Amino acid sequence: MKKEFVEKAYDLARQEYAALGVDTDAVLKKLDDVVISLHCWQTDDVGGFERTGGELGGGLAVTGNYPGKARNVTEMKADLEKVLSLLPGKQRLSLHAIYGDFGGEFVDRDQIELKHFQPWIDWAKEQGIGLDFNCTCFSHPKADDGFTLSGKNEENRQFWIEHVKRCRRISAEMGKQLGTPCIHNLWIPDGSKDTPLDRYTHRRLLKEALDNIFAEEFPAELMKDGVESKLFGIGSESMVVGSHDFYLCYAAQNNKLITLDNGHFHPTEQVGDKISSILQFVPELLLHVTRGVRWDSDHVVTLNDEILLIAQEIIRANALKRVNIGLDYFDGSLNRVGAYVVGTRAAQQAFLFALLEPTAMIRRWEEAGRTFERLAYLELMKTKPFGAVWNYYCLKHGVPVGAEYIEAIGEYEEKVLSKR
Ligand code: RNT
Ligand code: ZN
Repeated sequence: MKKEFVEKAYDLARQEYAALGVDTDAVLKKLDDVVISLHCWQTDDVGGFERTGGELGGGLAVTGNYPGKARNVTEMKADLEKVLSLLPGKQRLSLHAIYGDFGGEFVDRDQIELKHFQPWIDWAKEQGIGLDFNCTCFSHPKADDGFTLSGKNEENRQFWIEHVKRCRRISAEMGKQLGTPCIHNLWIPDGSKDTPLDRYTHRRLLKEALDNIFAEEFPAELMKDGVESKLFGIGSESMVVGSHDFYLCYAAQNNKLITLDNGHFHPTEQVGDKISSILQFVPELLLHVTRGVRWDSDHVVTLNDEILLIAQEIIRANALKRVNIGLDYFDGSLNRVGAYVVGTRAAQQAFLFALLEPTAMIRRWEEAGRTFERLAYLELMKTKPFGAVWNYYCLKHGVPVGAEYIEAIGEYEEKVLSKR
């Protein structure tokens, strides 16, 4: 898109928003604070580099067999660098424990060490980005019975406890070396296909395992812990041990972050509506921004009402500093690099839309009981030239504007992805 055209359109848009008391230049500065953590697992359909040839477990499913999947650390870094080059603003990278640089050797989960992730830390330093981390409590024979930290098999449970402890130490080291706290997210698949008799023991075991794991404390400047609940998974349709009630209580009582994955709730439940409640009781949130279609299908994020409400609730609560934003989807049916750029841009756009709202003015109408005016202004904002502001943001950051990024991804596919 022509530079002059983008600037001209922005200039008009700036005036339109200014008439409503919105300073678009200030908004764009604020948008730089919306740092999105890219989930590494979209590059390879949650495969990992353990070289075990194992199947994706934990009730997760990736469909699609589009060519170009990253097969090793080198390819994954190349894909991520491409992605980063097409995104405005700042990003981070969220790694899973199965993505260590294991040098072709098999390293079991209770054996992973900092050295397996040092190359990632060095790479992140080069890229000028922060890292986040996730223990991987699935896709492993010791999780085949459907249980990890809450399982009744003592040996397996200790194995997973050891794994998570190591992951947290690695996280702290990542935070230390990169000078930005690493968010460690804990999600376990534990649950059962049919209705269990004894839910209580599993939940007691999970609580004890967490207490044991979190007994080792790290300063918040190095790492923070998030705990992620789920409603159901494939093979855990009747009960999930780590339910929302479970983790909400745990996080509130232990000052942990709650991870809200918007694919993990009943389809009519709005994660956006939970934010202002949970923030009264926990220090921070971690978002797993995703798109569920009929179930927790982890489709590529798009700019839909669900994501918009999440962004609006955070901005309206002035809580950006207390919310860590990560993505979590995996679609193997399309260009995977493209999937990142579409999804990340959509998430950024949701925050831009929310930041462009004349919130203080609309709140005054609300407080005066003028609900018609509130409704009308909210509707009006939907037709404001938000796209012109977005384009200018991309221009300012020196990344492709408009459809240009689609072409860039096409080129990368032709030159790199299709050759794999
Ligand atoms: C699973 C959770 C979890 C995973 C990633 C790969 O339902 O959403 O966050 O998607 O850890
Ligand atoms: Zn998730």
